[in-house]
Amino acid sequence: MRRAVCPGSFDPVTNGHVDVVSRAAALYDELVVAVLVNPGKAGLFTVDERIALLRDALVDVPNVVVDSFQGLLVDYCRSNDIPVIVKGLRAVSDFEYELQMAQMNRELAGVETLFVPTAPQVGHLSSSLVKQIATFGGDVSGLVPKAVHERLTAHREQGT
Ligand code: COD
Repeated sequence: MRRAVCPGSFDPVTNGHVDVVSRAAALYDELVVAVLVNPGKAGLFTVDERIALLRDALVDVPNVVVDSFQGLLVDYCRSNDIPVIVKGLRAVSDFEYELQMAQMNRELAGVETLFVPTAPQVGHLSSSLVKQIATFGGDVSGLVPKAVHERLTAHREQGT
């Protein structure tokens, strides 16, 4: 079975993530979307919320499994027998950072990285920009899945 992992913070999932995951899922028998937990960085959403929002956003992609992990990505790949990491690329700045990680992950564990170029309609999206816009009451309804929009609105109304 051909498997790959698409890792990220997903705090929260955006339409850009959904695009990359859906396109990558078409290339593999199973695509694991892994929420990587950074213990030193509190996100807006808990890991459980991020997982629930991802599952909701990707409900129509049948061969996607959502999971979470704390530690090195290559250790997750090794223990789950996953030989390929999938990353989305938006700009040259993404490429410089991602190239370094791809080379390091290959050196550490022989895991290859596949880059999926962003679709032009979502190339400007990032979770951090979406959160910033939503915090100040901007309209992000066209940038994120419906459930994420609802949760961002709830956060703003609660002042969190
Ligand atoms: N269009 C296309 N792709 C997109 C878009 C978009 N609009 N938005 C995001 N993406 C891509 C990103 O480029 C990335 O590939 C993926 O979607 C997830 O994005 P984020 O922002 O949710 O997640 P990141 O970039 O913060 O995730 C970084 C990791 C958690 C994957 C990384 O830090 C990691 O591997 N950490 C584990 C520890 C580790 O192994 N460290 C050593 C690395 S060598």
